[in-house]
Amino acid sequence: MGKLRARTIWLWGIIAVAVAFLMALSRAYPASAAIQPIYSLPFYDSFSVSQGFNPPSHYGIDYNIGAPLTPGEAVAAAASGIAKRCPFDLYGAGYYLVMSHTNGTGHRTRYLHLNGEPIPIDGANVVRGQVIGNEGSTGDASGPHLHFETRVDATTFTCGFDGTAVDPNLEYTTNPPSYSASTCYYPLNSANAGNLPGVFRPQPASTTWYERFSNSAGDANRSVAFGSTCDVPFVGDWNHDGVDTVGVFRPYGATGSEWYISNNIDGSNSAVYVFGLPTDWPVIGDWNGDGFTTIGVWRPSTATWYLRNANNSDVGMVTPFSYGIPNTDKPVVGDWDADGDTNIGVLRPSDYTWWLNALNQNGPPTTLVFQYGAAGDTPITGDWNYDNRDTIGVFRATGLTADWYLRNTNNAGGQDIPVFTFGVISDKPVSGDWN
Ligand SMILES: [Ca+2]
Ligand SMILES: [Ca+2]
Ligand SMILES: [Ca+2]
Ligand SMILES: [Ca+2]
Ligand SMILES: [Zn+2]
Repeated sequence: MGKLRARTIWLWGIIAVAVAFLMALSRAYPASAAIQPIYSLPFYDSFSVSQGFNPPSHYGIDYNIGAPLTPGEAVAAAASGIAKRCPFDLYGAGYYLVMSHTNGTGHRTRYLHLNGEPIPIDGANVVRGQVIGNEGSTGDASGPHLHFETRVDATTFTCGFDGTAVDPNLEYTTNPPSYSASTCYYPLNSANAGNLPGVFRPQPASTTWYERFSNSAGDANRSVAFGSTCDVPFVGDWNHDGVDTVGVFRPYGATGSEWYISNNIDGSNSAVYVFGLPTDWPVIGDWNGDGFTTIGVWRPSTATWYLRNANNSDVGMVTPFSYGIPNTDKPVVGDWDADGDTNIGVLRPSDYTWWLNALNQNGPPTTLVFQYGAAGDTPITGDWNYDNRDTIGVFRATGLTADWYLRNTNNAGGQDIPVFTFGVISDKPVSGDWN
């Protein structure tokens, strides 16, 4: 009896010491700090803050992303984790996503007022920097912005206010997120025909175009800040003054699939139009030969061409037609017959054959079927030798350098212009009459 009692006291003593030790440990190393996720800003572009962290009136930070091209810019996961896609909340969060980070440690991030359904499916594993949606103003929002919250010590993972909100500025450990081409979930290019090389470089907070005034290696002759990280670049002469200027297609813009077009060489005063679907490929040309370049799309699911003759409406639109293999070919454009209007074509990636069609309608090409380029090349077209005929080329970024292979006739053969390097391999190539 006495022996048992002594052993019980001894056991209780051990437990008391252990509890005290664990309590001290939990004070010194609370769960939320033990494994801190690596948080970056939840977007790529420049920003301003319209409302700061100020509980209990405001449990997050309101960011206005990007300038001057707002709204609708990409929102990215602040850290790797699991996505919870939440039901639309008309009077509060609007379209929103919640994420759980560093499994089991109670870290959460919340992304509110997205312009549409979040991109990750419920339960998806999302990596830091991956685009999860676009800035919007859904729910209780007075204008387009991202309301972003970081939370700790959450014991549940729901669409509600799990855990304690902490100031996101105290949680960021890297800034901004690292960008890679795979960050954007719509790795589209565009098709337009110019005559000089240019590249669109999607850099966080400073997406920039670099334009070169000759088809040769060298520094850019002009740089233009225009567009946001996940935009698709294109160029055209929108006002028929003989100079091509920049534009971008934003597949998931705040108001739909948006086209931003500037008539100025510095990219200022852009107009915005809504046209097409997020999965469409932008195709740009002067379809009616009146000197004004206009927008269009090639729809991969049906290989249908929807070509506008005015940027702001469907009036006078080319009757839609199909050309190419759905979900396989890539659209290309150019004035193949040198008669002043832009024609269509496709590049078939399986064997790098070009199928050019000067009729802008459904039907087989006559003679313009040939092979040029290699797997991984990006097609690029233009009038490289100023004879009014657009011809083929490829931007090859499969090695260490970004090289241009340009040909002056539309048939098989080698490049006519000495191969030159311009841009870097992560750039998106365009061609334009810059000057
Ligand atoms: Ca112009
Ligand atoms: Ca036109
Ligand atoms: Ca033509
Ligand atoms: Ca030419
Ligand atoms: Zn807010």
